[in-house]
Amino acid sequence: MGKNKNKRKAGMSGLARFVLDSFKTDNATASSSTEPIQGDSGPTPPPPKKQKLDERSAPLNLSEPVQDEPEPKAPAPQESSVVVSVVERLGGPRYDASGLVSHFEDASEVPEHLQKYFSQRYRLFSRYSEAPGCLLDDEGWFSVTPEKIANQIAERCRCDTILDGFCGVGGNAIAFAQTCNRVIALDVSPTRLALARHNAQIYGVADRIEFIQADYLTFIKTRALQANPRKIDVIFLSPPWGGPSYLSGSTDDQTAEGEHPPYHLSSILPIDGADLFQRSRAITPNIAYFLPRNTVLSEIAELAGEENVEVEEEWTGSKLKALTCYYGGLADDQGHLFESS
Ligand code: MGP
Repeated sequence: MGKNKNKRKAGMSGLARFVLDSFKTDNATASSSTEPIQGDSGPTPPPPKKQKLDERSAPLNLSEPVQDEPEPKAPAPQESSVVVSVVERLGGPRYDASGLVSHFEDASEVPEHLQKYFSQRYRLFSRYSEAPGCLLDDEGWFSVTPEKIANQIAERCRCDTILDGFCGVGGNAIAFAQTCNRVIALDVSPTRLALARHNAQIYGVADRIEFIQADYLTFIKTRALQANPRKIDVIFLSPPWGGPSYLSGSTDDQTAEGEHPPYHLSSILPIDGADLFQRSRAITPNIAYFLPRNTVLSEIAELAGEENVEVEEEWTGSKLKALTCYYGGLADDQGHLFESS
């Protein structure tokens, strides 16, 4: 896998431009005016580290939670020269979406419904306060993947080209830009896409991500019509779960006191999560699926059919946040699927 030296079209494109540009295998390439942060890597994923779930009824061997840790504090301010050098290498003015949404620095500025997320801001983005400051809209606040978890997922998804189908404000795309050669980041919301690009610039990786305003389902449908679509090695699916109330369950399932009701894939948006998965598998077997911690495990296993799926618990400190489910060549003992895809 060679490094790509071509210059991509910067900025967001409309769907039409994206369809024209992004499926070209020869010249639709990411710019690489900065060196990859972790160097070039082959398409083989690193050895899986977590437990596999290879039978539908098998009990889940849960991975070890990360060490308990205190809430991160504001990091020391970064040298402004870092930012300046990124600007210079991009060869143009910095992309800055400040003003699209508020950047909060003090809890007194934060609306009540966002307070709990604001208190975790440095877990979400360790560079949250680095000028001009990371930006999140409401949906970004409650759905962005905490940075350490995003980095862990990105390590597992190391490949040439990854598609982040629901990039939101960019937490995962920023992490993927550090382990993958090319990141295609989609979001249906132009605002969130602008925020993702803004945040990626703070991390110095915006030029390694292709930001595309598109509905994921339209994207994959359109791609299926292409004669020679660009190869996508891995798809990361982190779709909307139905808002912060996802823990209250999606059906009338009975639960023991104190337990969250089970979450069913049918509650995923914009379509049933099983359908979303199967449509994605038409592009690549290698899927990382970010799901609620209360998702019904048999439904996760069923998606894999005869294959294995690995389910990784994502902890921050002593708190289980979510599950990442690795399918195809991303799962233990299935590297051959990755290479043949
Ligand atoms: P949470 O349970 O809403 O937060 O989300 P928290 O802080 O664990 O709440 P508490 O009251 O239980 O303490 C946990 C994690 O799930 C978040 O950090 C996000 O990464 C992820 N997440 C939450 N939502 C509502 C979504 C969503 O709709 N889509 C996706 N992809 N991720 C989400």
